[in-house]
Amino acid sequence: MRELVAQYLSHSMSRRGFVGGLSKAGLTAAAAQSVLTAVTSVSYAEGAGPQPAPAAPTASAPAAAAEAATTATVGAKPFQGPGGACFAEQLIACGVKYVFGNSASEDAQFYEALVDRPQLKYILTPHEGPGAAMAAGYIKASGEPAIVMQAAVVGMANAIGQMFNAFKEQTPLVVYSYRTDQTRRAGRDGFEEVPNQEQIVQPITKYSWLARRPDMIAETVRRGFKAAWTPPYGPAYISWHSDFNDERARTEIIPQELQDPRMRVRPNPDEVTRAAKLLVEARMPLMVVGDEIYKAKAATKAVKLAEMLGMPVTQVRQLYANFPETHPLWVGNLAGSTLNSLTYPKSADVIINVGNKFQHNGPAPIVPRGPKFIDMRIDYASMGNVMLTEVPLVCDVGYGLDDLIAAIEQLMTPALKQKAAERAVEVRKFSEWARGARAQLANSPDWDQSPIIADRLTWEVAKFADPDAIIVHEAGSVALHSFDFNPLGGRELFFYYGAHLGSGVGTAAGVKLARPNQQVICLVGDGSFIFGPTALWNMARLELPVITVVYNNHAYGGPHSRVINNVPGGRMLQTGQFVHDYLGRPDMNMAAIAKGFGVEGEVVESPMQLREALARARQHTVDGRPYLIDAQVARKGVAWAEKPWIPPIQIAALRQKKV
Ligand SMILES: Cc1ncc(C[n+]2csc(CCOP(=O)(O)OP(=O)(O)O)c2C)c(N)n1
Ligand SMILES: [Mg+2]
Repeated sequence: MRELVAQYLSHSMSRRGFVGGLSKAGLTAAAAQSVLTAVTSVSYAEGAGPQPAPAAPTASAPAAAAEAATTATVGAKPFQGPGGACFAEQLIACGVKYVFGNSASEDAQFYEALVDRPQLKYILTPHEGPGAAMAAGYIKASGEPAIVMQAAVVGMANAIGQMFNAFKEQTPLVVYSYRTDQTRRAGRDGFEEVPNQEQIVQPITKYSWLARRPDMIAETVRRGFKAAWTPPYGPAYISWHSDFNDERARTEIIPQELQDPRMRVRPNPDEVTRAAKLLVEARMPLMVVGDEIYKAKAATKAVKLAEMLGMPVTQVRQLYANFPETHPLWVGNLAGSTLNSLTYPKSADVIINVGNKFQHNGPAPIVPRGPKFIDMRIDYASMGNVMLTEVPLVCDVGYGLDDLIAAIEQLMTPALKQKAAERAVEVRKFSEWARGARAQLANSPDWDQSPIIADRLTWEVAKFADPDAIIVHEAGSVALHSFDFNPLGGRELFFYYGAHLGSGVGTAAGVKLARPNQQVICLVGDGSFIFGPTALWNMARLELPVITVVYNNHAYGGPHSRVINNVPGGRMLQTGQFVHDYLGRPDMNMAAIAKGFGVEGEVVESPMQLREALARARQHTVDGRPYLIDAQVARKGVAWAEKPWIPPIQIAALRQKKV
C-alpha cells in the first residue's frame, strides 16, 4: 500500500494503475475509490496555502485511506499549486529561512506564496551584488541555507561577482533567476532573452540546473541545495521559464535531510597510519591550517594535533582564522608566496595541510619540493595538482584529525614525547619574539599623524573590539594585525578570498543577521566600500547594529603600488600621471552616503577623534542601530603626490552653451 501511494504521488503511476493496484492488494472497488479520494483530496490540497497536517482517521474516511495519506506525508509531501508556491514550499523543506531577493513581476506567484508562509522571510536587497554578499555572509556565519533570487539575466548579471566569490571560497550559495523567455515564445530573441542563460555562470558555479516543467521546480530546487551543500561546498544556480511560476503543478516536497548524501568521510586508515608515522618521526613538522577546519568546527582538534607534536602552525590566505593566533605554536600567516618564505621554521621536513585550498599565485609550489607532504581535505579535486603528495587524506577534516590523533597516540613513546616538548619550547621562543616584533608597530614615527595611518586605525579598532567580535575585513591593502583571532570562542575573522570587491558591507550585514549576539565590525577600503554600499540600507531597515569602518585614503592604494612594481621607473613614475588610482577631487564622503541609506556616521581625521567616534559607534549599536566611521587614512606607497594629478577631462568649460 505504501509503495503504491508513493508511486502514485510521484507520478510514476497513473490514476488507473493506482486503483488497479489497490484492487490487486485486496481492496474492493469502493474501498479503492475511497483511498484514491482521500489521497487526492487530503494530500493535494488545492491552493497555495501551507499544507495541513496529515489527516486523522474520521468516520467518513476509512482507516486504510487515512493510513495511506499519512504514509504519503512522511518524508515526501504532496503539493499542488502554482509553480511559485511549489518553489516556496520546497525552500522551506530545504531549511531556508531567508530569501535575499530583488524584485521581479515574473516571481509574483512566489511573493504571493510568502504571504501565508511567514517562516520564509524575504529580504529585499536594492542591488543584487551586496544582496548576494549578504546571503553568503549569512550562510557562512550561520551554517544554514539561504537563497538569492533575482530578475532574470539582468539581475543575475549583477550578482555574478558574488557568485564568483562563493565559488572561490566554496560557499554553498544557491542562486535562482527565471528566464524571461516564456515557454511558447522562447527562442525568438525576446525581451531580456539570452540564449543559454545558465552557461553564463557555469564556470563559476559548482552546479547549474534547469527545470523543464513546472512540476520539476521542486526537484530542481532540491538539486541546487544538494549540490551546494555537499562538501566541498560551492554555489549552485537554478532556473526555469518564468511562466512555470504561474502554471499549476502537482509535485512532491521533500525535506533536505532525505536527499543529503551526508558526505562526512573518514580517511583511508592505511594512509592515516602512514601520515602518523611520518609526523612522529619528523625532525621539524609544520602544519598549515585552512578553512575546512572552520567549516567542520574542528579547531580544537587542530590545536590538539599541533600540541601533541610540538608542531608550528601557519596559514596560507583563507577566509577564516583557523587557529588561535595567541597560541605559542602559531608562527604567523604566510606573507610570501611559498612556505620557504616563512621566517620560522626554515627547515620543515614534514608538512601537513589540514583543509587549506592553497591558491597558487605564482609558479612555485606553495609546499616546496623536498619536505614530505601530507594533504588532508575533503576538496579532493584541488589535491595533488601542484604539490608532490606523499600521503593524501581525503576526508572531513574533523574525522581526519580524530583518526590521525588516535594513530599518533598509539605511536608516541616517552622519547618522542620528550622530543615534541623540546620542539614546542623552541617554537614558543620564535612566536614570542614575533609577537614583540609586531608590537614595534606602535613606534612608527607617524603613529599620531592625521590623517591616520592605516596601522593605527587597525590597532585602535582592535583595542576597541569585543573579545568575541567578528571582523569582516575587506580593507584593501591594509595588513591585519592586533586582533589575535581565535576560532575557539574568541574573535573571528571573515576575510575576502575571491576578491570581487564590494562584498564587505553586505557580508557584515549577513553575518550580523546570523549572529545578532556578537559585535560585528566591518573594515573596508574606500574603493571596496563604494562597490557595494547598498547593504547599509538593509542594516538600517533590519536594525542590524554593525559598525562599519572605512579606511578612506581616497585611492586605490593597492593598485597604485602594484602598478609601480609592474612598470618601475616608467613614464607614470617620472610624470606622476597615474590615471587609475586616485579617488579624490571630489573626495567621497562615506558618512554622507551612509546617511542617505539611513545609517548614522561621521568623518574622522585624527586618532583622538577616532576614539570618540568609536565610543559613539558603540552607543549606537547598543541602541540597536548601525554606525559608520569614515576614517581619513594616509595614502602610503611610493610617489603619492600631496594633490595627485587627475586626467584633464573637465567638460563644463568647453561648452558652447551653458546648459
Ligand atoms: C569588483 C572589483 N573591481 C576591481 C577590482 C580590482 N581592484 C583590486 S584592489 C582595488 C582597489 C581597492 O581599493 P580600496 O578598497 O580603497 O583599498 P586600498 O587599495 O586603497 O587599500 C581594485 C579596484 C576588484 N578586485 N574587484
Ligand atoms: Mg583606498
